[in-house]
Amino acid sequence: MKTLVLILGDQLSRDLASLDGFDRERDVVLMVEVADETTYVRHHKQKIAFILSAMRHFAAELGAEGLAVDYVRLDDPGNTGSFTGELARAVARHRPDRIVVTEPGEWRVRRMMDDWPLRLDVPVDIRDDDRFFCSRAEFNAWAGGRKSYRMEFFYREMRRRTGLLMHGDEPVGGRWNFDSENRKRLPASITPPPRGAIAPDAVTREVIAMVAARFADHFGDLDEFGWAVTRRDALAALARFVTESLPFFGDYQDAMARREPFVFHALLSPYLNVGLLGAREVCVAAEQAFRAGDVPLNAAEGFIRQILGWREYVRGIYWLEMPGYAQTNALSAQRPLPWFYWSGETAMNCLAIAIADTRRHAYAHHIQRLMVTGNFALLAGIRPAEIEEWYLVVYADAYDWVELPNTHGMVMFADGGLLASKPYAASGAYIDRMSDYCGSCVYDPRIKTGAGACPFNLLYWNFLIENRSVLGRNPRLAMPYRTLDRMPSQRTRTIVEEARAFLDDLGRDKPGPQSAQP
Ligand code: FAD
Ligand code: DLZ
Ligand code: SF4
Repeated sequence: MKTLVLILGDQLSRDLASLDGFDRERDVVLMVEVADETTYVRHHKQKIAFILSAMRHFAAELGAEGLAVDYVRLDDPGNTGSFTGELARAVARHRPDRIVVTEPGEWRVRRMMDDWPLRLDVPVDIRDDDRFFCSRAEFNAWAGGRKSYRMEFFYREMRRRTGLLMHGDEPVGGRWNFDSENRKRLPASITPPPRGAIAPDAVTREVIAMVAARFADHFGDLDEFGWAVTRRDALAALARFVTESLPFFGDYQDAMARREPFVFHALLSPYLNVGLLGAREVCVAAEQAFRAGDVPLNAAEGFIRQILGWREYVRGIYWLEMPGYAQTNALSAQRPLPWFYWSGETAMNCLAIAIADTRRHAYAHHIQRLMVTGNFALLAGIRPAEIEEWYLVVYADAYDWVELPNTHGMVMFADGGLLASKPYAASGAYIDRMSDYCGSCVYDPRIKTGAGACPFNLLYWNFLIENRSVLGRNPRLAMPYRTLDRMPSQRTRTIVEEARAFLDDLGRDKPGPQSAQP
């Protein structure tokens, strides 16, 4: 039986389920660069360059191994621009008895696949993506019957199941979670290691030139492209991270610094998400470094929790709750996304820095995403779909299955608390405590209202006031609501007036994001 194996751009793993049983004498791998995928949102230029270059390298590696690979480039004549169109052309070329594909990471593409057997008149075998610790069926069984889900319980279950950082039935060190030790500010005396950017080879340079010409009006710079595009280089990045950064990852996990966009973070998410690295090997590398005495427990646990816990948890929720998940708007947030999310032109220094980092690197670390750009979107009541699209566009690691739950659930609380028990809302004091951003800002985090007041302060209390009907009975917000209730009414009136004036001014002077993303 001749098989056509379709491998998508985020399935670049040699041990992919769809390659099981591949017959080198008969079968063909199909990989396609298609306009629909490069523009279903207007991805950051580096994201497109990263994926296309990684696809080309992966195809060349399979070819060198002796597999027949049919590779369609974006500018090949006759390219129809869609997965379905390219499959139809490939079916005509190869006349397979069946198509085999690993389930995609996005609901959008999964729906597309339902049409394929009829449209292409060939049976389609869609295989489970077994690159995750927890299958969709296992997650559904864990979630069954619960009204809301909590990452911490899921994570403990995953630790038990995998044995990672376990000592028999007990967590190593006697605690499941060392988060309380992972909240240090970065002192001036500590300099994180340099990024270790990979110099683009000839293939990547060709892709970068094509992206610069064809996607010139997409957001983002290409100048500092430094991503690995092969498994070999991704493995080297993992090894470097474990040696140089992981020992400090825990302590400074939440720290933000003006001149250090990466702090001690891994920069491994693009590789994990396209399959150049596997989740298990990354967690095992961290555990081994801990067991060898090279890395403290708070670092190893904090890091493994992000992958074994958060990454698996958000994927489980995505598939469990889609497609309805994306439609909810529990806080009825309706404000359009301000133009400065694209231009970076804002006097709020924390936002200007996070957006500038994003433009330069297609990267910002978790706390910048959650507590700066995310926190602002939450407090300002930005329409969930607009801020979700922004996150999907701007990061090299962004795919709907991981971006949507993080934004819709964790940042925007648009799911009403399904994913997280409370919104991650914070005033300027949090950003000041965890960063060096405020010192060079025109606003002052210590000023609560009036001239120079940090907008996050105004917006924070205004957010609690405006959303009292939904959030007022949340036990995890009892303290701030008590503080609010003790405020003199004149003060709360001033906060609301000043917050509204600030919000009314947002984006007045700039065109909306639809017109062009610079
Ligand atoms: P590190 O901080 O070094 O963490 C190590 C690894 O843990 C990451 O590589 C990643 O695979 C995993 N991880 C950490 N936090 C999360 C999380 N909350 N959810 C899932 N995996 C996690 N991550 C993506 O991979 N793609 C996205 O599209 C994405 N969108 C996000 C949107 C918002 C609003 C927020 C708040 C977070 C988002 N994240 C996303 C999660 C997280 O911010 C990134 O995974 C992380 O910043 C990647 O950088 P790193 O590899 O240096 O991570
Ligand atoms: C993100 C992306 C881009 C920009 N381009 C392609 C492409 O040309 N061909 C391809 O196979 N995949 C691409 N991808 C990744 C897909 O969007 C991804 O595989 C689906 O969204 C399923 O997760
Ligand atoms: Fe951001 Fe406020 Fe600090 Fe300025 S003062 S950097 S707006 S938190």
